[in-house]
Amino acid sequence: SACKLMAKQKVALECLSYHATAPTELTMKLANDPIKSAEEYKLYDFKFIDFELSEEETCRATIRMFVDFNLVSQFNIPYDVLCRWILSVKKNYRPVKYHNWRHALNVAQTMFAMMKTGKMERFMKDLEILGLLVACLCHDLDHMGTNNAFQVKTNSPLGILYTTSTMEHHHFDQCVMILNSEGNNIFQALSPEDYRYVMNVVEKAILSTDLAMYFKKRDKFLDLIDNGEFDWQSDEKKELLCGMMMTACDVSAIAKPWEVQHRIAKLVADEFFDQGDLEKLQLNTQPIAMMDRERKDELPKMQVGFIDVICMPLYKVLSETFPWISPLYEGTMENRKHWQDLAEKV
Ligand code: 5BB
Ligand code: ZN
Repeated sequence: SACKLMAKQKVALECLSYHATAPTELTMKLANDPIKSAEEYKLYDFKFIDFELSEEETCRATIRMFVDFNLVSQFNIPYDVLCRWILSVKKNYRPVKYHNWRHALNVAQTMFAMMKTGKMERFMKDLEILGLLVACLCHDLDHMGTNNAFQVKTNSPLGILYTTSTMEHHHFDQCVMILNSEGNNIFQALSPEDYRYVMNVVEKAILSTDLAMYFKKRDKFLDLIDNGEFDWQSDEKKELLCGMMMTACDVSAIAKPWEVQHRIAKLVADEFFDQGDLEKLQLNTQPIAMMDRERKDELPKMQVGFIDVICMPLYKVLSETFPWISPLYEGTMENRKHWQDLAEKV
């Protein structure tokens, strides 16, 4: 429609002014840096934290994941292109409190740990591993710290362009845009067939990070398990499994050691509160409890709800099917105790 066309044009213009790829000097410096081992970066560990890593080290840890999945050699990714692409992806995350580059890195690292330590690699083709790693790193690109409902409520160009999974469509668009920028296409050596396949994996995986999609996926997944399903090779089942894995990685901050989880929950809350402030100011409306600064005492109770409704059932069904990922379940249950204790104190 004419309205959507206008919105698309606006989004394109706004993005053009913001979007930039990595400069050559930075790319060349990264390409010449020595890369530490996966063990040294603690990439195999479900307790991985990014806090102590410098900006440059976050890039080097990302390279290590591509190398140790054998993706660089398997898909003939030129090393300078990989470096430039990682720097461009990092650059296209905004400095918001939670949905920033470090969140993307953490999500990718959980995927690495689920594949390696969680032994899920054997259920995946190399092309699917490539697609999932790229999806994790790109899944929140250009996040503005506001959710889908906000885009629609404020009639932002994005909210007009995509009325459902608004931000997720935008994250995928940004991902495509970076890949199509000169010297940034890590898929450049793929055959047209493989190219189409991996882009489909990336698209489905990014779109499945909309929590609204998760509930439908979980019900389907539970049905399959109840019917004794252990073969994940068909396209439909593979997509379902990948979607569940993406959500498991996206919310994995909930499974970190308590001090880390506590700190990250504060960042999530602060980003929600900033949106709440915008709603009060721009829309003159009262934000929901989760986004209302005045109701921050309710945070522990909300985290218990988040665990009970989303995280715990997800990690439970996944760890029953793939037992080696159970640290995610156990970490979550441990944090539930802490949030419950705090909730009772209020
Ligand atoms: C989640 C689904 N939402 C549509 C309504 C609220 N719920 S919730 O009640 O489970 C909830 C989750 C309430 C408060 C929360 O955080 C308060 C700090 C959370 C929560 N969400 N807590 C977390 O630690 C994390 Br991690 C998350 C995930 C945040 C990303 C959600 C992005 C959705 C984008 C559409
Ligand atoms: Zn995310």
